[in-house]
Amino acid sequence: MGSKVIILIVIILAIVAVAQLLKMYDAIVAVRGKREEDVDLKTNNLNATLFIVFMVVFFGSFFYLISEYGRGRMPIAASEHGVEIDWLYGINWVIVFTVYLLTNALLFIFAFRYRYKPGVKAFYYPHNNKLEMIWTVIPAAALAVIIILGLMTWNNIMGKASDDAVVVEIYAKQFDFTARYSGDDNKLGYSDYKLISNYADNSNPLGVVTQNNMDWRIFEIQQGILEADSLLKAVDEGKAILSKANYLKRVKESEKMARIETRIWNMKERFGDSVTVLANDDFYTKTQLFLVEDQEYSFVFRSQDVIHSAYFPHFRAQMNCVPGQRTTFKFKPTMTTAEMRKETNNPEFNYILLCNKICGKSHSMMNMPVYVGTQEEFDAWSDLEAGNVKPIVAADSLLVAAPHIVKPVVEESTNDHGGHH
Ligand SMILES: [Cu+2]
Repeated sequence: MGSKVIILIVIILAIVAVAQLLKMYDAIVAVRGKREEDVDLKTNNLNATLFIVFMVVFFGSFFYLISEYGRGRMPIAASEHGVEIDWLYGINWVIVFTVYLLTNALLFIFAFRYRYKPGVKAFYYPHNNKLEMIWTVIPAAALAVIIILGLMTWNNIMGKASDDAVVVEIYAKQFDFTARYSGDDNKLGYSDYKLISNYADNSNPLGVVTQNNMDWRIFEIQQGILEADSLLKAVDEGKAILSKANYLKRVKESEKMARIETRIWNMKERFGDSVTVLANDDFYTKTQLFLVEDQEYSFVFRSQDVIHSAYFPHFRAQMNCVPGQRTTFKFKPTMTTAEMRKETNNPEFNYILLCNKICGKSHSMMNMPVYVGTQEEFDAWSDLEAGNVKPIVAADSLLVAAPHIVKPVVEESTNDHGGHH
């Protein structure tokens, strides 16, 4: 508080000081008998020349920066539509640079050319309709061209993926990406956040809908309810102590778990084998996204917690990952990692998938390497035996079947807790 008052006083005093100085300057000018705008010819010519010097240095540094950093140090686009994006960018820059160079050059050249010269009087030229028209219509037309070209490219990129596109899910959460491949049927198994589980015997980090996953989740929830209810019962019987607030909290939690359980039972009825079977050939990995050259991909993005953004800089592609929503996006990689290593003269080069939304404290660490190879390489890599990817549904021999579960009978307005204690 105190320091704020002092800063305010300093600012006010500074303003007063500047005003006083200006007054003194006026007084000095008056004493000398000269007007303040009177500048001798030599100084005037020097200033005019300095305008030209500044222009040369200014444009020189501009071109230097463009040549040094103009592409954001990005190699050429590695996807089909990336080439289009780069072309659109190029067109925009050409228009912007042309106008920028022209107007700024005129600004400095005019300042030099039309500097004060003794005996030369300014030409009075107040208005010209034709000129007004020209500098209104030309920018409007240029803007229209930019917008139309942009919309055309946008529609092209965001349009529906072709039937040959391979479906891959990118699942984002704080702070990593998981890639799920849709397998031979090219269809991702359904997923639901209610099934997300890290239960020791059957974890399901992506919440994929399978009969076994639903059973395990129900079992897990029933265990939780049993535990909560036995504690509440102990409190009711005076064998355990809980504060009233904690007691009510646990009652609420138990009721919430019961509601989720009911919904999963409903899912079990709604989703027959024709749906749950979709997940059977799905496989996933957290270590690397492997794509095949010249293969179109249709990506589905999901998020578990906050908004993330899947950014593929080398493919000029980006899409938000939004909780509770599926976003989609397609692209076709056109250069393998090996080809790009040659192109960039960098044997260490790797494509990358980055999170491009500040999503929390480890946001800067959230990324996944992307590798583009041939179909044969992909087949070898995605072979379950190779261990690079994990199946969503374990092979029969490894599948741990959920314990037998029984659907609770729902009685009319059953409420064991809350009424008494
Ligand atoms: Cu993120």
